[in-house]
Amino acid sequence: AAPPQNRASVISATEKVPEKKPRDVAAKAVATAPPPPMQGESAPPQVDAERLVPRVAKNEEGFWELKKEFQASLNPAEKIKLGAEPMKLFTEMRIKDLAEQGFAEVDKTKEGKDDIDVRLKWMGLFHRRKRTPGRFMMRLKIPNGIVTAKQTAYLASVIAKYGADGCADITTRQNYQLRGILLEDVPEIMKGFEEHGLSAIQSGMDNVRNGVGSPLAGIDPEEILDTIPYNIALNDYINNNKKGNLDITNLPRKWNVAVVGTHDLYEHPHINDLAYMPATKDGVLGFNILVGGFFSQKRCAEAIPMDAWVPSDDVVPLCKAVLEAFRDLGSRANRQKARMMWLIDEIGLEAFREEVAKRMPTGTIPRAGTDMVDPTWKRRSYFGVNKQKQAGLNFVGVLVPVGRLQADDMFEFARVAEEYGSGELRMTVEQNFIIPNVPDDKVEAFLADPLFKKFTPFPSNLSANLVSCTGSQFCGVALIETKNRALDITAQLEASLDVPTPVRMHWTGCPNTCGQVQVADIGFMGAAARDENKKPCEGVDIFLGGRIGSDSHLGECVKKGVPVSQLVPVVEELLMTHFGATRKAVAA
Ligand code: SRM
Ligand code: SF4
Repeated sequence: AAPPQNRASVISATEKVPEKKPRDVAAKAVATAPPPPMQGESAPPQVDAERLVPRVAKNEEGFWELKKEFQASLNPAEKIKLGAEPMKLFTEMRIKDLAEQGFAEVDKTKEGKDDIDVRLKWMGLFHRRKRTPGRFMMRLKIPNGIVTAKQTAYLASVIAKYGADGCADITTRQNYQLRGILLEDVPEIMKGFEEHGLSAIQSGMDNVRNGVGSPLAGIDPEEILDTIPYNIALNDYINNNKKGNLDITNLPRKWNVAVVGTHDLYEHPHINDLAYMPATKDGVLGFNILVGGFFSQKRCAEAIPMDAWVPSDDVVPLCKAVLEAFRDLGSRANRQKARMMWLIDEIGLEAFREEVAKRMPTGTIPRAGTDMVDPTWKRRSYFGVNKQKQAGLNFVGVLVPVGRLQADDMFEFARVAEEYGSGELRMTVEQNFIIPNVPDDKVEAFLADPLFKKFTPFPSNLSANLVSCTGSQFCGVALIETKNRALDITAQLEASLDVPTPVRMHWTGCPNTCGQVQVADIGFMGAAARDENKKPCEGVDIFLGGRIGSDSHLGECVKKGVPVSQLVPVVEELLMTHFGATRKAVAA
């Protein structure tokens, strides 16, 4: 295995990186910091009682609808939701009618277009109208990023049918997305999902996203706790055991959750709307709660401590209470101000805490306990062959360049997981695979398998940490192409420089920052730029100084509008100045 790395120290050792300063939240989320001073348990929150009146109510069919008095100024997505309940595509199987009518027919009317472009996202179906009209991306939910070889092979068979139009991605929330899907095939795919224990419902729009956990859960000799049971329990609640949870399908906005199980903080707690941090209270195992982390075009905020602790048995009730407080009270006017942190800001952290406590089964939540995360921990690399906590077994981290997979690749990963491991695969938020449970006596054969010529377990310092969002190949809001460009530019940098330390480079095609440039050592965000002839061209804003782990800190933009054609020398300079890179000797 590669030696342990301390990526935080890589950048903090340099001077030119932006000063560490909290962004637009008063309290900075340091996972292990003691909770900030709060008002006493009984202090009444200073919020107008009217503001705390729930804005939604359950209708006769069991769906949560905006009350009439709150329907005055709504963003367009809220209007579409009011127009027709998106979840009925699933609960009443309206999807079957759409599939029977066929894409062209459905697409003729405004209602049909709204189904295609918006409502189907409740079922994880994202129509790619701008880039591949008529074809859908299908986003699954893979709690904790753990899949079986059989599930992977099945998903491979789905995209294989679409030839060059089909492929898959591992996402930045350790999840699968499939591409090339045709509307007409969806009922059949859903049948296959059911047979394979898979689901795509409630994975898009105003729903909870894939629950992130430790990719080493249950196999890591150094772990604090195994996050898998928690993420499975959360997911079972969130989609009601794949039957759809009508209580939380009309949130004001998307919502992210993570459960932390390692000192390494592989789970990125600071950028989730809700994060569970392992903590004890009076000797009982449980979690301290962080809330409100999110990225968006207008604002990026790190999660803040809610000064709350739940025993491990209350993970689901707490999630339910937070989601219901958000559902009931969140603003639905300006979509750019609808994420949960805006609600926390508006009513104040203590009032938000009260609203969550009110919705707990006991009506209260204990104050924060003692954090179990070691703040001095050096984040470990998961690449290569690593000993598991189970004697005689190993997990192997393998690079999947920018998370892109073709059907054949997936069949092959399924094969090696069965042949050398236990038939399990794990995905990481850096868009890679970990194959667990490889016995000592199979490691050599595993490493010699031809698949690992294409997908190396021993990546270089730059490619090991390369992350990229979808970009303009499929994403309609992208300002630039990302995945291929990230690979191409990284290859050029590796050809010209020796880079002595891992550098985490992230690419994202637009300010939505799905590729999380703010957590990267160096981040590239798609932006408008002008070339040397002043002509508009694809460019990037460059971010520096993102830190992950206990010393988490969001990176900041240091250079704007750099044309991608001029990027290589600019990044070479950054790598040499901040990360100790040196130019390779030119062969005589
Ligand atoms: Fe994202 C929207 C892709 C992780 C912030 N995201 C989109 C859409 C659906 C836009 C669209 O309709 O085309 C993208 C689909 C493109 C496609 O065809 O794949 C998209 N987001 C992705 C993925 C696939 C990026 C990747 O290549 O890995 C990730 C899927 C995760 C998953 O499995 O569910 C993905 N998106 C993220 C993250 C990272 C994270 O969660 O850690 C963020 C920032 C964190 C956050 O949300 O707080 C993120 N995506 C957004 C936003 C901005 C949210 C906001 O509050 O404004 C949008 C736009 C929106 O929701 O309106 C967005
Ligand atoms: Fe699309 Fe922008 Fe997200 Fe990239 S960051 S996937 S371009 S929405």
